[in-house]
Amino acid sequence: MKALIVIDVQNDFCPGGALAVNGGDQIVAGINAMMPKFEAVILTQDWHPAGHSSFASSHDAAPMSVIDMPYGPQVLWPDHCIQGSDGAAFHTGLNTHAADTIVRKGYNPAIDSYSAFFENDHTTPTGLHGYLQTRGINDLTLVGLATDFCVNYSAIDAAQLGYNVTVQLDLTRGIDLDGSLATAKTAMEKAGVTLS
Ligand code: VGL
Ligand code: ZN
Repeated sequence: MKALIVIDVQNDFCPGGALAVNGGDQIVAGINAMMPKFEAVILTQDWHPAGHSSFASSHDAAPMSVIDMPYGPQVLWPDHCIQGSDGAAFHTGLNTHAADTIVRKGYNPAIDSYSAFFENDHTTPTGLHGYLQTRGINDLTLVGLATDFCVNYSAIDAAQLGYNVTVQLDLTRGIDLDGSLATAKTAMEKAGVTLS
C-alpha cells in the first residue's frame, strides 16, 4: 500500500515566511495533483512551542549558527512554525482536506525534530511508524520542504525502518546551507532512497 507524505508545506517555509525556502510555494499545485494517485495522504507540520531550543533567539546566537546539543550538532533557526501562528499554518493552496492524518513534530521544547519518524535524538518516535505499520503501508513517496532537512531526515529514517522510499525532487525545495543540498542527496542515495 502506497502513501504520499507531504513534509512541512507551511507558510513559514514559503516566500514571505520566517524561514523561507526559495520557491517553496511553487510545489503546492504539483503536490495536490499527486494526492489522488495514493491510497493514503499524510501531511507533516513543524510545530514548535515559543522559545524552542532550535531557535537562535533562545540562545542569543545568530540564526544559521550551529551549537552542540546533548543529541549532537543543531542548526539554530530563526523563530518559525510557532504552534497556532499563521506561519505554522499550511500554505493556503495545499489541499489539506485530502489528508488522512497530520503528524506534528518539534513540539518537545528541548529537542528539534526534522524527521517525521524520530526527534533529532534519533530515538523518540513521533508515532508515524506505528500509524503506517498498522495501516499496512510500506511504500512511501516524500515531497515538500525542505529537501535538505526535514525531507532528507524523514526519507533516511523511513529507508532505515524498511520502507520502500522515493523522494520526488521536483516537488521539493531546499534551504542549501553550506552545501547541505548536495550532502543530503548523497546521504539519501546511500540510504537506499530513490531520488526521482
Ligand atoms: C525544517 C528547519 C527547521 C524543515 C524545519 O521543515 O525542513 N527545517 N525546521
Ligand atoms: Zn523547525
